[in-house]
Amino acid sequence: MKKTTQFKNLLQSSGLEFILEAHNGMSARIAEEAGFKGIWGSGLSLSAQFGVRDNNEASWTQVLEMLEFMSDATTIPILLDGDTGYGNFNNMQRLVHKLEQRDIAAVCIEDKLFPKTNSFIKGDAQPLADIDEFCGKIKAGKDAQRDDDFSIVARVEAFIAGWGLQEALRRAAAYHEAGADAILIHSALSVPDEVLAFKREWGDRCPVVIVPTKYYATPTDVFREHGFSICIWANQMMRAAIGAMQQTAKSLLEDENLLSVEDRIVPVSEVFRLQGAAELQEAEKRYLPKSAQGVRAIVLAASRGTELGELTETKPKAMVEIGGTPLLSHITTAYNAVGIKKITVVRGFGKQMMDLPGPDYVDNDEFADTGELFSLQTALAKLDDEQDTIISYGDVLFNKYIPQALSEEKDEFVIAVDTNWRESVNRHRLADYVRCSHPNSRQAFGSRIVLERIGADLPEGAIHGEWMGFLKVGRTALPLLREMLEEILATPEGRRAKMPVLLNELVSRGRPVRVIYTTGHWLDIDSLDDVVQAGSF
Ligand code: SPV
Ligand code: MG
Repeated sequence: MKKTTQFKNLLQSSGLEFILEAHNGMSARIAEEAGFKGIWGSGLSLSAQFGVRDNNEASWTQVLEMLEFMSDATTIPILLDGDTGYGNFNNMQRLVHKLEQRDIAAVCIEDKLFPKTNSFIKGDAQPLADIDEFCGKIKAGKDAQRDDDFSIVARVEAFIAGWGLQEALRRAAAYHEAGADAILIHSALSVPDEVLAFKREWGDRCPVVIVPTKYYATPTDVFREHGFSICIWANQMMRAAIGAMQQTAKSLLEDENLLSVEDRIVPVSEVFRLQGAAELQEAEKRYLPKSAQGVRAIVLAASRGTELGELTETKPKAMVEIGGTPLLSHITTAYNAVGIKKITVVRGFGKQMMDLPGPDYVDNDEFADTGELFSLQTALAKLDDEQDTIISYGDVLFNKYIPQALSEEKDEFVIAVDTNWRESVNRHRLADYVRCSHPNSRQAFGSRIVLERIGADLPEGAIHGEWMGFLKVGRTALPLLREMLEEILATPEGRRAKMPVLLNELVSRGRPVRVIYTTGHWLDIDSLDDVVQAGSF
């Protein structure tokens, strides 16, 4: 329902309704969340939160700016305390336009002179507006509104200024006649006598609104019984915030530590919740380019890597330094460079030495008797949310191009294959050679290439490339991956199996494993020679 209509309904409701002061987007949201059906955009509180006096020191456009935040943060109507309308009838018309543009439901104007002073500061010394001039302002406002349900509340300050009941009634009648949708009758007494006397005389000519700040001890049922329309709790949110801030500031200054205040203040997670951070995260999933956002990595680094001889006597391979920096650090840097921050490293051999800050660690303490798939399962067991995942090795150096390219592919399973495989063959290296649906060629450009088989034993004539050790698994395929690992790991050979076993199993189950061909951009550290060569990678 339109906010203007909601507010009109509050004014016309048969029971007493309540609206709560708010002075910025956050307090407005809190008011709505608490269950209030409307908000009072208090002039006192809005100026107070700016740190200025309630004397029109904040310009009306500054007030408008804040109202926009309040309106955007809420779905309930806001009644702006529009002071005297910030000028004459002409300013009032522009104000109404601007309020409607910002989805503010209603404005209340008071019959004082610009610049006004708060009613509780020497109220009886305050001059009132000329009745005819004020009626013209109401009429101009009503003529300016484009939404029929926009409301103008006329606030009678006759009691505040010490003029008594008859003047209050005379003014209210004139304002009602001029088109005001409701009367706000204000009083600075600590008892409700003035407003009750007014209401008895006024009857039900139009809805009457009250602000019981000073007669706060009056039981609310008294207002209900007298048939008031809306009761405004006009400044309590701002006053509560001031008290809490003063206490916190004092404690922090005296104690010089956060412990004394932490339990008394809301956690930052509550701030994020009120700001709607979760909604943005959802939107990011929908609207941001897929690339690497929302992708995580699992780095398999549990094995010792005996092929590096004394370098890995005590140190795990992933901690061997390449160009003065541990391999693992190069790996996390490359992932970070494409926005992949969530990295889970499976450690095993020499795990106490693998403690670089940044990644999360899970331990495969059975690393000596188990293989890569066991490590992978260990990592997945710790990751319960389903997110696109790149699985790679702790002994492979790579350019950020690789995770970037994998992230962009939408297939459930994607691997990166190096077409420069002859180099490995010439070096008699045992490598994970692959045969694909098409070799890398100009003809293949644009076709969807999938894996047919992976193995170190592929005959040379059948090889299309070398697997670089990267497998991307799409979020939706993770349940299948978990299920397959469960099955494979149920056998003794399965517990020692390496990643290619999984890839071949996917092929034999008819699950396409998408291949992206690339040349270079990576280096597998398998020998001391590789370590030396990697220094210039
Ligand atoms: C306000 O909240 O700014 C008001 C109400 O105008 S009062 O301060 O009671 O005058
Ligand atoms: Mg005010």
